[in-house]
Amino acid sequence: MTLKKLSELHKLLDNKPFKRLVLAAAHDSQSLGAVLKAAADRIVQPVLIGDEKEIRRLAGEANQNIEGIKIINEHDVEKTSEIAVKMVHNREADVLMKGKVGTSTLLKHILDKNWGLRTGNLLSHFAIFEVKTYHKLIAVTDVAMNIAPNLREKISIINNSVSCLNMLGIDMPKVAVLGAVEMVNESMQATLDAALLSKMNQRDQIKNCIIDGPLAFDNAISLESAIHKGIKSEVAGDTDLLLMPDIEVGNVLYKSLVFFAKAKVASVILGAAAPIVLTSRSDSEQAKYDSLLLAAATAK
Ligand code: COD
Repeated sequence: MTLKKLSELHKLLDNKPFKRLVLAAAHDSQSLGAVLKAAADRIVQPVLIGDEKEIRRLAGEANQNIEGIKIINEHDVEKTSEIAVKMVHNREADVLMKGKVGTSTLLKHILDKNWGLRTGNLLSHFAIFEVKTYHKLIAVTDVAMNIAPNLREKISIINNSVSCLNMLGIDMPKVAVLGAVEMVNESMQATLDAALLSKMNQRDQIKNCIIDGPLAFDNAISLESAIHKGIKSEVAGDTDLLLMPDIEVGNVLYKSLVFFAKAKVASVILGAAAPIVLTSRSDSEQAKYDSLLLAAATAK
């Protein structure tokens, strides 16, 4: 089954046993709302770590049932992250989710050498969007974890994303490596990396996808624009995955899609011992719920 809309994410979990999820700093209305909805839908069995009184107040305020759900009362936000990460490390949970805690605080624990969630792979952020003006779902990476990935890191980011897209039913995803222009310019590192990644893909050094680049954003998503510029490309206008040159470009695109284009989004950190839901404060409860489904679907 190829996923066409984010509202179909639940189909990936149908008839599968529920996943154990741990929410760090659970006293956050939107993360808590998303988790309790997923618990009511029998998709996850959560453990909530945070200020218990506040968690109960927020659940009551939203009329959500919290009966039978395990809560670990912990007021220190830093400690909630440590306990949550250790639970995943010890295989007591299948999915980690961020609540009211800073991204860097949680990432620090995730990357802890002794009890973090490292696997030897690069961890990377993967976001998948439903945009009204595009003919299929489109993924964007990395907009939130790797700041300025080098060539080697970009290969890992592509591999992480391709595995996730395969799981979403896209067998041979088309990957556009973005630059400001579609010609190689020796002064623009993104275009040099893009050309190398494309050649490595042609030589089967990066498998299970079709890579082309450099492509500017317009040729990546619009065939008309590519034809207009005389670009012949299997990827142009039909991209499944946009590889960002760095976190700034990625983050601005992510937020432009959400705020200007009103796109729907689900996102997850891949490459760790377990999937991690690391949505930002500005993400809606629906985006957190969809991200949770995506993470649960990728969990072993
Ligand atoms: N995957 C695996 N291991 C990693 C990764 C990764 N993506 N990043 C760092 N590591 C390992 C390194 O190999 C090293 O052993 C250790 O972690 C520390 O590495 P540093 O010193 O390069 O990294 P830090 O601790 O300075 O920073 C790592 C962060 C992930 C915190 C940093 O890259 C970061 O701040 N990213 C942006 C996070 C963010 O603010 N996102 C919000 C956007 S909404």
